[in-house]
Amino acid sequence: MSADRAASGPPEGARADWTIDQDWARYTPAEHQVWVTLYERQAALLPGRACDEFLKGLKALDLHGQGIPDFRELNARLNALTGWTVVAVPGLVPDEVFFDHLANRRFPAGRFIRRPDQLDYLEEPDIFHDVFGHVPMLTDPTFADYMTAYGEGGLRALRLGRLANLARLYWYTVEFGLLQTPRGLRIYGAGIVSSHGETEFSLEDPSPNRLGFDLIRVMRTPYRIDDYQQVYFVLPSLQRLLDDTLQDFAPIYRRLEALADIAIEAITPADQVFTRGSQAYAKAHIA
Ligand code: HBI
Ligand code: FE
Repeated sequence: MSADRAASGPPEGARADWTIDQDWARYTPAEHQVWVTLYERQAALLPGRACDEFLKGLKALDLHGQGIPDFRELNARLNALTGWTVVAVPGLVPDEVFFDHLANRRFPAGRFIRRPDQLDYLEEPDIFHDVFGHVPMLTDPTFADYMTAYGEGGLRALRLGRLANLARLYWYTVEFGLLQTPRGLRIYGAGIVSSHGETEFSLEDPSPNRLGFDLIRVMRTPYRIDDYQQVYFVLPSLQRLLDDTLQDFAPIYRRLEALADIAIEAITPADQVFTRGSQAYAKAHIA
């Protein structure tokens, strides 16, 4: 998130913490229909691909395909489960604002929904990505605590000038993480579960590498924001993610100063390899 935007403060109509009212009554039938279309596509694809925690959360929140959820109803359910709430924001918010919300168990979600001609790609997170993608995992107590720890860690990383490293952890877990289960690899990352194309690509395509999760390894790996990932990291359990994140990152940041980044497509001798990808997709799509 750029500093100029952070310096300029919240846009008109937003509160000091960048939140706005959801104004649920203002969504048009066409906007609700976009939600329904996206919901139905993903609901058909996710059984057997999304992890149990995600599917259970989706059900517990009663996020069915009838239209854009009303945060008042969503929050009543979510808050009772893990103490989290969803707050509406106009779009991307400055890093410090974002982390402060997470540290206080508030998840900032875009209020707008993509247009019908943008079903597969958009630059800023909309309500489908944020609510369908992120909120089901916030019903899981372990993941809910991880997100809080991440927000606290984000505020510390900002002070230490280490946000670039910590942002990679978010990217490769919260957005694009895979989970190892007794029945095979499953997705939990919001960027995947909210994407029709990447749901299949992340699990089934021969192109990307799929490597065991290692905190420092992840923080040394750049990512791409413009296309499917070239590498996914596989967690052995959600508990591992929480445990790793509860440690003090200051010594880790000091170690990272002496360690170079790892090329996005590289596999190192220390990596636990689930899939050695062909990288065919990435090679065919180099701009
Ligand atoms: N704002 N609304 C919103 N959503 C995000 O995911 C987000 C953000 N601001 C900053 C930010 N993410 C990054 O700091 C994290 O992805 C690390
Ligand atoms: Fe996201």
